[in-house]
Amino acid sequence: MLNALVAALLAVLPLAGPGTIYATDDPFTSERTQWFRDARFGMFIHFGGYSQLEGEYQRSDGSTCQDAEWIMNKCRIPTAEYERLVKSFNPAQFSAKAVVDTARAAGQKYIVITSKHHDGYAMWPTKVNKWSLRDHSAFDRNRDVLAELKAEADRQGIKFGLYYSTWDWHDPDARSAQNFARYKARMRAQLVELIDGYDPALLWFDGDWDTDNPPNPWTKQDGAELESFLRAKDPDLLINNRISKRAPGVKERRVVDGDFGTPEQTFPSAPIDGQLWESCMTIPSKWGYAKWDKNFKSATTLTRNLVDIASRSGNYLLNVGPDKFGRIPAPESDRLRAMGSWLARHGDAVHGSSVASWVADPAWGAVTRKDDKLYLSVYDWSNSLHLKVLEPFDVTSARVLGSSQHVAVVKAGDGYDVKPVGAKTNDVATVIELTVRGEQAAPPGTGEGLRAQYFPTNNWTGTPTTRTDPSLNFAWRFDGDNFSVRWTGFVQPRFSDTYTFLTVSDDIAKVWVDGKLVVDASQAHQVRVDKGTIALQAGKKHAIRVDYAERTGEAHLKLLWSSANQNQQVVPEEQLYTN
Ligand code: FHN
Repeated sequence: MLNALVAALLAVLPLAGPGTIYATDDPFTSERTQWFRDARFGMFIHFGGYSQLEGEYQRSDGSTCQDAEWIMNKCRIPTAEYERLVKSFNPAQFSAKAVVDTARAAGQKYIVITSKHHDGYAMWPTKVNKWSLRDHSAFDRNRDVLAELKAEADRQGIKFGLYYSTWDWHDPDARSAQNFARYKARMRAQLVELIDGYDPALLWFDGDWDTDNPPNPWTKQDGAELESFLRAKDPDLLINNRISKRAPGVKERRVVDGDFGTPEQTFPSAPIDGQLWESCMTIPSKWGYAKWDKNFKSATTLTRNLVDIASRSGNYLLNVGPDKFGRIPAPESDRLRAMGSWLARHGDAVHGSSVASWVADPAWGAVTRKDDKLYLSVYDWSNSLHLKVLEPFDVTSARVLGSSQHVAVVKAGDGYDVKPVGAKTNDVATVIELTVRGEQAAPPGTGEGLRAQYFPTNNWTGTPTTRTDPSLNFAWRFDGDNFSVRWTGFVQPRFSDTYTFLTVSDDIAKVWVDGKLVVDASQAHQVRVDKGTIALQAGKKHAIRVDYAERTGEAHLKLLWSSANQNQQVVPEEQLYTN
């Protein structure tokens, strides 16, 4: 009876849309995420009460303990003592204009600043408690650094985002399973203040791991509920995946949480399957300011990281840690400006670019693609520049950005040899721009989606309810156990390519195309990505069937595709047909 009710409910539920805990849209293609996908480069700012300590704590026994934004926790500073130290925090020299000028000069398109880190200290005049820059510092009570930064970011056309730690060392209710609901209510109240007061384009959550020091009672369900609440409040928000909670001992984050993944201090060697991504990294080793932390990465390394990340369709969120006066340390702003001066000449290789799936990742640098251009960012100019071609294309012209030298491009072996005749233009990366012509896309389809049968059992038996689903992009999460779905119809590619079909599923998913089993995730599992390939013909309707079953726990099913010509996306409605 209950199962029948669930199935009936599923059949009449409005299709996924913002304001629910269901998948909102396809972040790979939606308008909501366009600015983020184009930006590629942002500024992270770790600035808080800890900045006052400058990375050092003198213990009463005379010894010194060092850390940065974790200093309260790592140096075991008692709360009252930490409060005493933070009381003299006076970042009077914080200048929103200086910060945004630096971001702009660096070529960064967005800023994400810590509104509250793990120490719980609010960097805006929260009404929820007194543990804030306004009420617990020596700072001018009439100033609000978040408001100043938001106004300046708006003025200079930079998107504004806020970091918020769900894990909190200061609020006693945050570590108490019994009183956690009270903390969650205060957290929501703070997030409402932040959204209403500062209209962020992006919320960057943190603190999603399981720990006892202090305990972190946050759950995946808390994350799903908060995500739903926030999307209802602002459907345009971008939210990172750390809004969720990782299970004890689990290192990897899931691609079903939030809009984008968040590798930290590293970046992947290829686009991430199933989710947008952004790598956050530091310039020295710590996030918050520490006066002894001087191991700064070079501008060359940072710039090449950015290009490598863009070549894998990711974003680079590069951190600065303002000092106790509110100033970005010169070694950090110097490096950012150096990156910006490279980007001023070579920005097309980064901004708005993404993976160049036509070619293999070269050893001499990185390749990005933007429309009909391939950008070859060459780190090692001395090498012979060979491009291994994975999907045939013609090169109609070639030039070195910022130079008039001739570039010959000749077919050789499994691809092209690219032969510039002059010297490199700089030591970071000399960029060769190829204008290219590949396969013409077939016109967009006119499809309406796939025919869906929702069964009241977890094994495709019983009487199904039917409907048409425009795309397979579902995150039912905790709503409903023991149901199954079968989608049937046709899929029409726009390119004659070998396509990768990819499912994000929990519990069971299988995909057949032209009768061939392409994805077989038939053993019950938690959230997982599975994929398989098949050659398809442009414009042709290929038969497709997708079986999905949910037993218990969370329920997710997404169907994505990609090919050399088609960047990863949820298979769109117009390319799916019921007949
Ligand atoms: O513990 C934090 C750390 O201080 C910093 O904020 C980084 C930024 O991604 N995140 C956490 C660790 O994953």
